[in-house]
Amino acid sequence: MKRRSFITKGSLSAFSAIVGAKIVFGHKIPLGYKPLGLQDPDPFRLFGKDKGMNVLNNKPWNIEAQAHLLDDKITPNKFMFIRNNGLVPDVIDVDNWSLIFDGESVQKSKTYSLSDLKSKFKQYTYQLTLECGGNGRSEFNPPAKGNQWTVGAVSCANWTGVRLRDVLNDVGLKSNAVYIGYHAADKHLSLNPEKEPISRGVPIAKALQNETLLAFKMNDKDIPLAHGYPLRLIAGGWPASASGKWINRISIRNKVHDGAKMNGTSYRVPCEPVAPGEKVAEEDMCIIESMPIKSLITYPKSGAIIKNGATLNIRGHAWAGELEVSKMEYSIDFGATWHVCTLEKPVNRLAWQHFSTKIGNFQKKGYYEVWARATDSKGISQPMLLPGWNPKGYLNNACHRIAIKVV
Ligand SMILES: Nc1nc2c(c(=O)[nH]1)N[C@H]1C(S)=C(S)[C@@H](COP(=O)(O)O)O[C@H]1N2
Ligand SMILES: [Mo]
Repeated sequence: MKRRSFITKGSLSAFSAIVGAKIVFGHKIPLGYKPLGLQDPDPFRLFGKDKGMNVLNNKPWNIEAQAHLLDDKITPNKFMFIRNNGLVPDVIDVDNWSLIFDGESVQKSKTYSLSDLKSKFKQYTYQLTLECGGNGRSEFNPPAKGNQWTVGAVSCANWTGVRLRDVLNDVGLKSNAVYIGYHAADKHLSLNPEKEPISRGVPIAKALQNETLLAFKMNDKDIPLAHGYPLRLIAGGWPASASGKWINRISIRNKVHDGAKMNGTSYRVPCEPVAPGEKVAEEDMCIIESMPIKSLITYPKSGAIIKNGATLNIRGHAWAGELEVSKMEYSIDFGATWHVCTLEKPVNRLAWQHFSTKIGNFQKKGYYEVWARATDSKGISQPMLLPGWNPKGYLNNACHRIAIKVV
């Protein structure tokens, strides 16, 4: 007689975390059965998100923050955007989760369990900025297809895990290794098991950076299901699509990884600027690497009203991909004149930096806009308005703007 199989301890604790209570007869849940509490169509409850988050799509789930919700120095789960290309895996067996290393350029294929990773390698925690390549897409004209992100597809949480570099050293790479590509447990929308929703990666040099992690904790807790539980690749400062969630395999490639969404117009921009709407040949498209300089005013909320003569405190964050932010400025006259803000150093490389200032120079009652502009360590500043058009609407790093009324 075949033994009835039940849900594993690991998946049970994940389920409990989602429903927010101990599942009393949890050990009796048949394997593959999805408790009703997990079929909850309310994404805020399902993913533990704040009600102020905006749902852009429910199949797959794509949810963004509003600027003022991102005010924390370390982004908590409830304000972290979700960008899924496929369906969140519904059965996660942490006890038997494994990470396989394979590919043309691996010396010998090797597999690690989660406990192998946690016990064999030193653990590190870094605060890392993850911004979707399509953040700001909604402003492009002609419009670009895809989720119409405004400004909220960015986060900077604490990630804890082991260095991918340490694990790659243990695995052993061939000298012709040029790229790594991740594979994950989420499902393609078509439910075709042959198809992966996304399988991207980074060049070996990025994979070997200190801050590139195989992470199992976010903000000191198990990574929330929507953000890649139980194991996630984190490559901060690059389009967040490089940071694979729910990863179970890493291929070490002797060429640029060619997984799903590595080709065509996906996460690529014209190598040279093009006119809006122009057709671009595939060979003239380049893979996005380090993200461009950008900033966000997180306080006050756009639309704030202040009394004439009062001082306005503003604050927010700025980030510059692989680089550091070296200067932060604001303007209240639509970019005619700029004033320097206080800017903090990053807590570690690839973490966003905080800025703040007091604005006391509103001279009359009326409508104003506060514009924020960051400059990176190479001297490159954010464009005031929309930068170069590209077919998929990536890399809009225009200055963030908030409206203020002085009454
Ligand atoms: N397996 C897997 N990893 C993935 C994705 C996905 O759909 N599946 N989306 C990617 C994209 S495009 C982005 S922007 C980030 C979003 O991370 P978050 O949902 O944790 O904010 O995850 C990346 N990693
Ligand atoms: Mo993304």
